[in-house]
Amino acid sequence: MILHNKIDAQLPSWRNRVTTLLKEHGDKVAGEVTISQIYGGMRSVKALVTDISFVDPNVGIRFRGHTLPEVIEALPKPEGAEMPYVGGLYYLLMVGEFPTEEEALKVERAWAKDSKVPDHVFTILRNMPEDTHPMALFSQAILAMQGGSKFAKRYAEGMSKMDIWRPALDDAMYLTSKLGVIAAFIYRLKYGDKGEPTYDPNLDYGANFAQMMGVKDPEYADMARLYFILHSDHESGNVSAHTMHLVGSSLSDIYYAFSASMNGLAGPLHGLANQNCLAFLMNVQKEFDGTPTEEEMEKYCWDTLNSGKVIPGYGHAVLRVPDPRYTAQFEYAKSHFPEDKLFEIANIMNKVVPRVLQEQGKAKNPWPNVDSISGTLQYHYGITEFDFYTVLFGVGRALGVTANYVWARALGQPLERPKSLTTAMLEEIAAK
Ligand code: HAX
Repeated sequence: MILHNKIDAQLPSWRNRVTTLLKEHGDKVAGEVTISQIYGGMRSVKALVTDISFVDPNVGIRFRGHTLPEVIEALPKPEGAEMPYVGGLYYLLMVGEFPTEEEALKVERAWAKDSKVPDHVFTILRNMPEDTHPMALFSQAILAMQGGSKFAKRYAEGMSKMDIWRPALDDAMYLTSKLGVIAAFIYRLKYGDKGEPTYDPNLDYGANFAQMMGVKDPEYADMARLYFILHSDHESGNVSAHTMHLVGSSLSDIYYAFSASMNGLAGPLHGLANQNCLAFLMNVQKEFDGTPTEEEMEKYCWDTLNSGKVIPGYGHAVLRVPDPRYTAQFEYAKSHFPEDKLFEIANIMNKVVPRVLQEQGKAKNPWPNVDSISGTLQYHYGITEFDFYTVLFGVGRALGVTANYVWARALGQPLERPKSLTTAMLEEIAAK
């Protein structure tokens, strides 16, 4: 497959680069860690490496060195579409180069070929209690496919460590090819006709997702492409990416690792923020029977903060500017449905919240993040069941974390095992 060939060709020079760096400079200090960082969720500790994406606090995400607007501009697009092939983005993340249209289509075709979801996965999901959260269903569906892992089989057979990335990449392709189908099935099972979606090999990943979800508006295919691309990767330290890396470092296969990653994404301080954000907007709409004035919104935000709650969709552990993933969605909404009522409220929030958070003086970043508006866009196209939104995030996030998983195996990254200290030891360090 094209991704195998491309990675194969790059590997000797990558391995040489890493070996040389380690051999000649392995003991150079790359960063320090303070007691506040140890107690503070390891914020900003430089302890991970990835070449797939980088979050510049003052610019935002760069995929393989390129900003989000550059990526959207440069990737090939289906005829008549505004947004690129998702397969093209996967190629960029895996290979580090922009694909030609034919190369992007090779990934798209490979996905179409492998898109059939094993029957037992649907059976398991159907048998789950009705009140199971869509993210729990998503995580279970992923884990239910573990038996098909080529990586686990080849590892058990004793495959060389140098080659283990190949079946890891097979698993990555096999898994990602099915995630759109599984997500659409969960949506239909919980909120729709309970039918099994069918992947159309003549359509790309985005258009397929739109048709499997049953969204009639043809614009939704572009919306899906944009959504999956911009949620794909955000370097290695966020909870979903780091969980994937940690679990994968024990040589658990991609199904175990990605299922764990999704359990982390399901937390309200991470991926679940998008559903909380839409709930917040809808509460505002209900409270003010429509769009509030800026003054009303300001009071509402202060009431939220004073009751000890966070304002969802604002703030970020790394970013110190408005999230470019927010900006891309904002621009999309502004050009496609500026009159949308929720978009109007989201706009007022965007004018008011940064001011309020700055005045409160706690949040290091008062600007909107990716989750601030993503639900508004889905809602506009009729995906109104916001419990489901984190599953959409998960389908996108798979692209980045599986690319990282494959490269971690290709470069032989070892078991992750940081050292812990006791509070008494930290007190002793502090006393010195
Ligand atoms: N509303 C209210 N308070 C906020 C805030 C917000 N949106 N953002 C930060 N703060 C508060 C923090 O709770 C913290 O308060 P305490 O000192 O009382 O604990 C203080 O400001 C300092 O926090 P920080 O250093 O600026 O931010 P963190 O790195 O600790 O946390 C979060 C980053 C994203 C978790 C945080 O900004 C937050 O809770 N935001 C709202 C939830 C949200 O939008 N999450 C999605 C983030 C994007 C993402 O990962 N998506 O998957």
